[in-house]
Amino acid sequence: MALRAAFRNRRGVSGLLSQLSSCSSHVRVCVSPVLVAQQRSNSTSPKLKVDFDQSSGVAVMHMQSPPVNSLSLDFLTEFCIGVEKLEMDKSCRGLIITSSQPKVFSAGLDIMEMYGKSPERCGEFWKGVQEMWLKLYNSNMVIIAAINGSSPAGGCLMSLTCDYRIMADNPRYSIGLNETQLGIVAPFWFKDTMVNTVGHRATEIALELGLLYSPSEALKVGLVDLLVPEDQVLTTATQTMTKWLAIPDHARQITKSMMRKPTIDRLTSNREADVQNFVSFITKDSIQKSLRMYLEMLKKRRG
Ligand code: CO8
Repeated sequence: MALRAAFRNRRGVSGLLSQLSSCSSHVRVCVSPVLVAQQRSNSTSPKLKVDFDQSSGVAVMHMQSPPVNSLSLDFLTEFCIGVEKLEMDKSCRGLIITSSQPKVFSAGLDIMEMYGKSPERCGEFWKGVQEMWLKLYNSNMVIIAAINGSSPAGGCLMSLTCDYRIMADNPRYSIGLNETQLGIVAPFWFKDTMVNTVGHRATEIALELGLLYSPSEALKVGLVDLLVPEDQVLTTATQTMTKWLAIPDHARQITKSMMRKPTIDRLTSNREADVQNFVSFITKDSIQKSLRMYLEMLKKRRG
């Protein structure tokens, strides 16, 4: 509800939201003609650029939130609205997510949203993170991550929600759930998403050590599906999408849902408790101290 209030305040889309709340992502038939008409034009919001090609039914979402596409509440709000709009458009069958920022796909959750903030604000933020995961992991669309830069923590989570991951073969980039390196703990649904992708043992090692993998290591462990030269990430994603869209939607969607539903149900039946856990954890003095040290380390590394 809080995220919806945020949407309303920022974008003035209360009409849209009442439709969103009455439509599960698996029910596309409740879209009004007016809404569909709006969705068909390409759109640019400050933090996202969405190009929708109606002839192929594929949208490309470019994250463009400088400097590093960190996932702030503002970003998450725009992102969720963007995905939901595409989800509700029956003519959109595939989504490619990529970055317009050089060298970075997404730096993960915006650390400043977790540092020195009130418990209320932390709760709002966490609902936004949950909402992003639910929208992506539960989507009826084929979603491909075109990972054209580093993708730590929440950026890796975003990639993991996709059906297929294509990464730039550049050894300077890294991807992984590195939360323990910040002195924080990846929540159970981050862990579940990783387990569903690379298996239990690989996840256990990766999460305990907060591993950030190079592209070739990520390919080896199964964290990404394909490496290509940097300038071919998007074209390869587009070609791969054609293959996925050749499968009848209903059969693919039911299969996807069968694979993912138990994981999704675990969060949806524990959403409020998960928010409370996050808030009480992140506002602890010791955790705030770890975050401050990590932020200082980031600054020093830069200097
Ligand atoms: N949030 C906020 N600001 C960030 C973040 C971030 N995640 N990452 C980088 N920045 C800032 C930097 O501080 C820097 O700011 P400034 O210009 O003011 O000095 C600016 O962005 C640019 O950063 P860099 O100079 O480091 O940029 P590079 O291109 O050299 O490197 C990287 C890009 C690789 C993305 C690098 O910035 C990096 O490693 N960032 C940290 C990434 C990270 O560790 N993210 C983890 C976030 S936590 C998360 O996503 C899950 C949390 C789950 C919570 C569970 C609790 C219960």
